[in-house]
Amino acid sequence: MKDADYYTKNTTNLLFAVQIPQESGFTNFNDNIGEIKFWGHEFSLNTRILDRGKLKWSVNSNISFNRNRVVALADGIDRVYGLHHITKVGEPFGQFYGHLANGLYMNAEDLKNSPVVPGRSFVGTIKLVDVNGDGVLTNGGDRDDRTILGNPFPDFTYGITTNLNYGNFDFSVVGSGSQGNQLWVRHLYSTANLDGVFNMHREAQFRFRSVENPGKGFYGTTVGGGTATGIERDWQNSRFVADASFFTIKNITLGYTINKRNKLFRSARVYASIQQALVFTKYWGGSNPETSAQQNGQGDGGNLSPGVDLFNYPVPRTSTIGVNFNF
Ligand SMILES: [Ca+2]
Repeated sequence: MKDADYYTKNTTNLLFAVQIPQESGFTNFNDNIGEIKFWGHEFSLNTRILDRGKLKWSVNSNISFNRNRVVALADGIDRVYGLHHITKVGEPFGQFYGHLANGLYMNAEDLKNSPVVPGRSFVGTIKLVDVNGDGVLTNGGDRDDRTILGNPFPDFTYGITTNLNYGNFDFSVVGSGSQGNQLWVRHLYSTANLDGVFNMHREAQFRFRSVENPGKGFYGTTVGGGTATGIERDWQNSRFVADASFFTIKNITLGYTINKRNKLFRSARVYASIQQALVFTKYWGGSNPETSAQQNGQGDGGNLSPGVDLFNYPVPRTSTIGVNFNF
């Protein structure tokens, strides 16, 4: 059996916590931000592969493609900024926004031939892309070099369920996945803070130490103190963006049904199952690629800033053994 669905939905008059400049003394206000259009395709396929005597095997699968676009914002504005997100008319809401990182200044020649943040770029500090081509790196204002870096929305999500029955045994596996979604690895702000006041992400040991010992080229030098390290930490940049595609085996269950009617019960099913059995992912930013932090609805993890990993807990793996009785 095949199914295909298409939907389109316009959402208007949404009340959102809109981030506004901190200089105003407020962090956000609730406003009618306008209109977002959501649309998508969903397909499902249910297949009975085998049905021979005692043996039955079926596979059900589905895949969804969901998109959205901001149609309008509040009167007089065409974009709303978050700490590391932008919501802009004509684009999906809540895209990641910041500087494109381009490694580190590996030596004096590299520094000389690259765009710099005047007074703050040194050999071993983070190198960014001069998006507007004016020769200088600028964060915000009229000469802003920030750009869209990615977004937390998957290209598609999918699920698969398979059921196998043999006589009184039943076996099922349920999996689901998401492809092409990204997360903002927000906790690097503190876990890779080179000022040395927090517990550190272990990769930070491979930071740039000298021209001869540049580490892995990801974390920069601590020489220069906050003048140097502050760019890496505070200027939102693409190093915080990580692919969070995943496929999770959500459930595996093996059961056996006892169909012997007796004084105590009509039938009984004994089963064992594991939830969150396996997670396949290349996500490097934390232990839970399925996260999308909803902290306090402001700044990080708010409605317009999805896909933020604040070092969120993994979904626990749970094992269950049980018996169901039919009386
Ligand atoms: Ca520039």
